[in-house]
Amino acid sequence: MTQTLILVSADTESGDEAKEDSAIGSLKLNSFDPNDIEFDLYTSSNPNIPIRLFPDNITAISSANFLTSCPLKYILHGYDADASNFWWTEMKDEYLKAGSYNIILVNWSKLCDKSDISVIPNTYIVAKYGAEIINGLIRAGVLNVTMGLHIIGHDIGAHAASLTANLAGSGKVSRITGLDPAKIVFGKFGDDFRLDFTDAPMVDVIHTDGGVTGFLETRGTIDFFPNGGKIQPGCLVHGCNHFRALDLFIESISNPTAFKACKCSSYEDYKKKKCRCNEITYMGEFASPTSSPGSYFLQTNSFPPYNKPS
Ligand SMILES: [Ca+2]
Repeated sequence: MTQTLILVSADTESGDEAKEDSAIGSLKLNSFDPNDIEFDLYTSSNPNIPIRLFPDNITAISSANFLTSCPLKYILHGYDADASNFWWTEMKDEYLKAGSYNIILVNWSKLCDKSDISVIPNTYIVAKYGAEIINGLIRAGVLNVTMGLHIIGHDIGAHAASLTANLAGSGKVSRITGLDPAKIVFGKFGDDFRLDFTDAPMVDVIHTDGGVTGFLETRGTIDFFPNGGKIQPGCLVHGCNHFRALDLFIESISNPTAFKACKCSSYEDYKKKKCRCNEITYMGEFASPTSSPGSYFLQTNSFPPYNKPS
């Protein structure tokens, strides 16, 4: 059966009728080979050799060595990236050094090798199969969502994270972390297709190339703007800014207080010390789910370690 996605513009009013009126086009879901998406599970028992998970094979999921009493970190890369990228392995390794986690790395590089409108249906496809994996793990009795189901996505992976959470169903995903969510292509579509604060109880976003590759506008329940969120120290090109969100998040996994951030109305006010900074939280893995919603600012170093004592 052919499926289509109705694309709706970003300034759509709420309500189905309004959405229908403002539909700006539809896209047929692309045909693809399901094996083009790889869902690989790692735990402390198998830190280097993954167990491949298949959406349509519950037996394989049940037999996987899943740590039922531990959280799940479900990680999505972005455009033009895949499992061979250094950050991917580094993030997984940092988690497994820091504690007991289930880590699923989703390699969907074959579906996101184009930075154009065709990536939107592909984002939906990886989310659809990801939601089947999540619900399969729940049905198999191995994933206990009360331990924490956290989806982390970089670039367009942040939007795939939001779709995964919505397709999995409410009450499953407790947190989404968007690492410089892609504005390219996704800037003009409505929040049904992209990350926003309604997609999970906690949506924390790190903006590092805001206004170009990524969003400068707030997207989450708490938004972090290191160095103002647009230009990162030590970076000369946008790609460096865009990937800095990953470096900062990875560093935070082993250093919970690395990135103390101050709630403020703007970076200019933050720099002029106009904010009292009586509302703080820590950017990265240890951002508090009870943080006051809003925008948080901090400064970082140009090179690792990036944490800069304030
Ligand atoms: Ca959304």
